[in-house]
Amino acid sequence: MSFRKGLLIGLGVAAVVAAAAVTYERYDTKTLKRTIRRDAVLCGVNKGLPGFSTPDEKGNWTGFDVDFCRAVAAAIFNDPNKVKFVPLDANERFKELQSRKVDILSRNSTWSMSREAGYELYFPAVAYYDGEGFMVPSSRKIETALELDGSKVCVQAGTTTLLNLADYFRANNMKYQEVKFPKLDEVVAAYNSGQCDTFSADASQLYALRQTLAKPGDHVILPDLISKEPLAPVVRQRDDEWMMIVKWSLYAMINAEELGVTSANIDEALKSKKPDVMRLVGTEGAYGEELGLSKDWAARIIRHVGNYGEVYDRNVGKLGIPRGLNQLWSAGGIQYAPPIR
Ligand SMILES: N[C@@H](CCC(=O)N[C@@H](CS)C(=O)NCC(=O)O)C(=O)O
Repeated sequence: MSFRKGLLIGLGVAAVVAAAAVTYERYDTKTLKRTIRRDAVLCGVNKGLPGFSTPDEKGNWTGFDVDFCRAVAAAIFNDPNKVKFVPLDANERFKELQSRKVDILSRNSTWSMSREAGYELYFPAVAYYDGEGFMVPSSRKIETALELDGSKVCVQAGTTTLLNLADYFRANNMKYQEVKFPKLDEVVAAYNSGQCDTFSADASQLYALRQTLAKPGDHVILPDLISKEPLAPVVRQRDDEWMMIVKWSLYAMINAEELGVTSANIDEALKSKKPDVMRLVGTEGAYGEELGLSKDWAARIIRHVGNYGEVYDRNVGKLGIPRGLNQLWSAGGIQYAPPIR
């Protein structure tokens, strides 16, 4: 073999080895293993959104998005406290998930095609069906979004909110001035100081933020929703084991509500002879084991965190937001979990 040919073969082999290493790095398939080793789920959350994720002065986190990570920890460890919460900004959240700073993003994130494709992420299932809305000072005497022509709208950068806003005003042939900031605190401060006369965000966030204003009663949330915001947990692509755990933890909570299994009656449910309850709580079949967990994975979630309705009522219900689309499909909403069987 000539020296030149040998060199080319050598370079070729090196390139294949390097490509394999890159592939290994990019396609992380060991999230469950690492989670078990570190003894905690790494959960990316909003740094402060009442009802969804807020820390108290001792650093204890509560909220709808927080409870979802606690549910995953309960499924894996039988302990909802084995979670490390990492507050993330809107802008960097997807990159931070991609670079493994967290293993689940549970932070009022809208499932969209470009986020899945562009960051190689996966939104396993919708936790909360939301839509973008507007809040205005009541003194403006505005009743619907179509009266917002000429408004100065405060909005956070790095969100779908910003994009939908542009579409909505253009589609309705209305003008607006965008007052945009990268941090939520800056957006709220601008609204409070009158730099803008309208606040746009997901409706759930408007309810949460209104509570934090000096005089909540002086602000109205308009009835119009201008977009679909399916808020969902997010994981990295190509770690199917982890994706399945996250997806089915949420579906277990929704199925539990549908079957009437709650944190209060889980012990009775474990004695139930109803086949679908038995499959849910693990007294029939080995569904949890197929996820790499134990048979009673869902019973652990329900015992420690509760079913979907319990989690909703405890966190979001107290903001005064009606269940609406987030009601179960059997009760007039669209929350629908595939069966465990
Ligand atoms: N669901 C939308 C909006 C999510 C979002 O980040 N909203 C802002 C505006 S309320 C927020 O939660 N900010 C909190 C923060 O960055 O600390 C998205 O995924 O882009």
